[in-house]
Amino acid sequence: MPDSLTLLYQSHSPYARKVLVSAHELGLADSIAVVHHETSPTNRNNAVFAANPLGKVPVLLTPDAGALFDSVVICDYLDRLAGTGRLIPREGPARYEALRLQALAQGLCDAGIALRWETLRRPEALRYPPLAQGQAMKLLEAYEHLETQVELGARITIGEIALATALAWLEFRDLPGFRTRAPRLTAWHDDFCRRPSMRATPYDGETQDGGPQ
Ligand SMILES: N[C@@H](CCC(=O)N[C@@H](CS)C(=O)NCC(=O)O)C(=O)O
Repeated sequence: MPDSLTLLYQSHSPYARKVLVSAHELGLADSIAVVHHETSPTNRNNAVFAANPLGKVPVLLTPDAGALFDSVVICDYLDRLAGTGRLIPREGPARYEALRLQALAQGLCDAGIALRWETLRRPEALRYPPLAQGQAMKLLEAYEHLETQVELGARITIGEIALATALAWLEFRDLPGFRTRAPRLTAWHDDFCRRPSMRATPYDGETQDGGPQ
């Protein structure tokens, strides 16, 4: 186990929560110092930029591998540290099922953030409704895909953690919801949210953008 691990975190970031939930699931949470940081492309955070030239969280500061980003890389590091390949299967179809589900969940978060820019964060005069509609469509297509094409629940991998933290964030931000559209997915999600790792990492806080609001 490395001497010290510090996670540059944000209590309302789905990517950061995915990392912390993974740490809990792997039994590593007590070995990580969690430091909250606000970030926004319109509100520079120098401490985050010092560790990540993209200015984004999460970042994991490690003694052996330097500052790690993004969340996908950090989760890989933690899974290897735990040593078992528990969250990211090392071989076979299970590996790519987990990584594909994680990619889909990342895309849900990316689309949700883009949608928030077009509906809330960008000054009203600069918003472009077709872009908002296009991002919302991605969310709805993904819910439909998850409801009908993806088998969830057999085991907990990085895919399930990424999906649960993404869906919880979409609800936290009142973005177009899965609840009324995907009952099977909703039941799985509600069950997952009862896990101690999810209960230990609730979302909290508002994005702190700079510039004209
Ligand atoms: N692909 C990255 C995304 C990280 C990300 O977008 N983080 C947001 C917080 S939710 C951020 O720090 N945004 C600041 C910015 O875009 O400048 C990951 O998976 O870690």
